[in-house]
Amino acid sequence: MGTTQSQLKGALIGCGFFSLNHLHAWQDIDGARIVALCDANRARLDEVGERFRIERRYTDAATMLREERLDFVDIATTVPSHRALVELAAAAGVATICQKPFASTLADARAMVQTCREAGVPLMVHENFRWQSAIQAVGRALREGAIGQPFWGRVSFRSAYDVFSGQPYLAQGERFIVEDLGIHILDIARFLFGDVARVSATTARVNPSIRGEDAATILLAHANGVSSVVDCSYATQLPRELFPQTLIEVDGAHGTLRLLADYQLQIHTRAGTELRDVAPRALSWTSEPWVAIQGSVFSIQSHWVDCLRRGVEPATSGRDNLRTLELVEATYVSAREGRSVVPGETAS
Ligand code: NAD
Ligand code: 89V
Repeated sequence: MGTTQSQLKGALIGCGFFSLNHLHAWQDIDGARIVALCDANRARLDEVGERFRIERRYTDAATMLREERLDFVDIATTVPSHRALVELAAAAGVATICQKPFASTLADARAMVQTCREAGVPLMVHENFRWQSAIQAVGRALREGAIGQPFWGRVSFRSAYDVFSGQPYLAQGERFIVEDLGIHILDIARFLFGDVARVSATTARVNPSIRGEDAATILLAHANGVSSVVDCSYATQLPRELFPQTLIEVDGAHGTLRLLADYQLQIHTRAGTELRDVAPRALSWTSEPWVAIQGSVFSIQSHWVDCLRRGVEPATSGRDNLRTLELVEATYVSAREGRSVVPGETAS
């Protein structure tokens, strides 16, 4: 498949479960083209290469970075490989996208941010949940002052959807929901209410056949005075499964905002109550129940192309993601030690 002069040339590393969404989205983005693929598993590499008609294939990322002339790499592997791959890309001087969770320790995350900064290489974490159409609509409404200054919020994700059959590794880790899903919900809370001064949390494991926690309740004291509750669960059996919807409540000085089921955004003030439909738009390759997430993949990757072209830092840069990872770490410390924690106080 050829590229035009104005298209950025990218390579994708990690052709697993979620990478198909990246690849479909790249096909829909005019400004970039994936010219090479890498996966350590030859059979998977060839299967995905054939499906997306990408001929240049590598089982080793270092070889690919030596042989290809790339504008960026898109790392869609799981967390254990992230640091080595980001450092390889930085050493090759190639701009880098890295899937979430960026790192399993703050030390690794900080090292990757520093390495890319020193190499002068743009770095974005694929933290896509805040890029969902409904979450963007909530952010816009708050910024426009629809309910006045917020003072309280709740960002909630409760489900019993079977994520383990598509992503078996999620059942095996010592950490589960906060590191995998809570990270998105904490990032949404930061996106809506700003950075956080203190974190208090409890976690629980309800499903006995997984290793990590599958429920968490997190109280965030934001630096600007907003209090928010982030709660997430993969052990919640509802009359109607809402996966992967995030529900949001915000109380402000002049009214209330609610992101209700089915992406209905309700804004209530003394002037009345308005209901807006902020549902994601289906694309040719999206499928239920993943449409909102798949749409956010298209949006974050479009944002990356726009930022690379304009030479500006992405909203979900590596540097920005350190603040979200600090909340993940603070949640685990708070739940373990039964105390409130200042994000970043632990450097593990
Ligand atoms: P997966 O295990 O299905 O796929 C990972 C692939 O990477 C595998 O094919 C593996 O062979 C390959 N790989 C691993 N290390 C490699 C290396 N060093 N070099 C080359 N190839 C290598 O995983 P997945 O379910 O696709 O998840 C990948 C990442 O995406 C995870 O970090 C996960 O948390 C994230 N994810 C994000 C979202 C989202 O909405 N942002 C959704 C699902 C998964
Ligand atoms: O978005 C994610 O990171 C996924 C899922 C939504 C299934 O938890 O792992």
